[in-house]
Amino acid sequence: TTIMNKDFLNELGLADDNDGTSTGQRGMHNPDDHVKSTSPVDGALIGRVSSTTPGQYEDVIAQASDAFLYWRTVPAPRRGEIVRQYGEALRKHKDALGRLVSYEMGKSLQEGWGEVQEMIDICDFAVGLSRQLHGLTMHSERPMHRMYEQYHPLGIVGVISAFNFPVAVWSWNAMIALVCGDVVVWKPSEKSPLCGVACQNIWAKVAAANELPEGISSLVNGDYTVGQLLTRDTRVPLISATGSTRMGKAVAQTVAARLGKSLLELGGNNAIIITPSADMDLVLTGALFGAVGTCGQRCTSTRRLIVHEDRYEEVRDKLAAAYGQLRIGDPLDETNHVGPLIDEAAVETYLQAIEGIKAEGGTMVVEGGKLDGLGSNCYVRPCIAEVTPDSPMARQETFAPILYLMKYSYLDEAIEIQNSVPQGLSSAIMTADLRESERFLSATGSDCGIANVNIGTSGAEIGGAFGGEKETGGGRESGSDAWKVYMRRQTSTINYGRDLPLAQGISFNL
Ligand code: UN1
Repeated sequence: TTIMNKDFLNELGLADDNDGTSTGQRGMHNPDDHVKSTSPVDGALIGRVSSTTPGQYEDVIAQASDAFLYWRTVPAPRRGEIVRQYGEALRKHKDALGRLVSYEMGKSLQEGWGEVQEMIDICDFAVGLSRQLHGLTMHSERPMHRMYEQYHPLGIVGVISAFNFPVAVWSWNAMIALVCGDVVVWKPSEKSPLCGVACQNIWAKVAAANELPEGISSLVNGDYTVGQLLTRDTRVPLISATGSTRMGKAVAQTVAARLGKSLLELGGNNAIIITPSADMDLVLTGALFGAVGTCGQRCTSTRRLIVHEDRYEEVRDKLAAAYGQLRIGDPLDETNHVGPLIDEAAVETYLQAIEGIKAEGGTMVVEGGKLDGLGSNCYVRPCIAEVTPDSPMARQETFAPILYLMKYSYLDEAIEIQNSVPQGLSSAIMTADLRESERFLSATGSDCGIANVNIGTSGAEIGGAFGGEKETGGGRESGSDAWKVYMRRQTSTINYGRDLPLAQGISFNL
């Protein structure tokens, strides 16, 4: 094994022991309780991040509340200017932050850099948005009245994010929330806490350079109990949570019980329908990257291929041959395509799923298994299984590189199979037939939040609203008009006449 140059840790201000609770808490380590960051790349302990105590949490919320009172008075385009500077700082640290993402969570370096690029792109989007937080004007039914709506900042936005996109998902939420005039409290995944500290360190510099309170965006760390402090807190009007459906159901119930708002990005079970007219080059690239990218740990990962019977053998054999070419290993080595899973528990889940496939009568087209001698116990072989459309295993989201192949005869049947799972995030059709693609995109087509034509299921651009239906949770974040969730809408009617006519034609005279 090569000795990796770890200068990127210094560049991002990461030490062996890190503050896990930002803003005014700097230098206040919690000596009793730490989140350890262990790299799945080489099994090394990268560093420790102190857990946030309930007392420290109170301080963070107090500072966030104070910061909000100021931040909401800063004009939105000025807030955009601060986000622009954050984007500039990200450009400067793109290489280092991409390496940290790759080293701490195990995705390929290309994808680590790509993730930072998504952050830079959402900053640019948010800067433009900061001058476009428009409401509508309506015609009043009463004479000499004007009616319009405006959007005001909401308050503290709690962001709970997952390990698989340890920096980008926070930025989609935070950069939009910041231009909207909100303040942010972020709890990153316990599996990638250093990514959170690195982003906070970059923010702290931008805030200091502009003489702004760091508490406009802050960090808390720890396990789900720290997340619960946020979800139960009536001072946090919006919780944006990304992770498993199980986690999302718990968050949704807790937030709903206090009538807070939640934005949920949960599991996916994404399929590509491959029709008779599909272009095989597009199929191979789209399916391969979708299934093995991030080692199958994207919520948008391609998990099912629903293939027309006339193309089935061809797709299966070409894909199997392509899997044979995959290079699996250290993700920081740019010649590798696939890195490790996040931890040994994920490997166990992956192995159990393969057992489950065999037990239900599925056959392996490309065998899976654990790979030894690659730096840690987290490397596995991406695999392909042939199953029937009613396979129980293929209805579950296993966060690992397992691709299910199934056959169809008619498009209606393919759409029905695609929609038959509990999740509803991303979907795609490969076709040159206009009738097929329009049918797939129609009200009777895909039931997912994302429906693509001649593109795979993963790698959505930041400009669109990102999210899905059913067990995916219904939230939309990132581009389009997703910003509206981060603000409170106010409808105002103004009477500039000398009479007070009542609406609905009611007369009320003494
Ligand atoms: C996720 O896996 O939680 O569409 C987000 C994609 C990425 C984002 C995935 N832009 O694959």
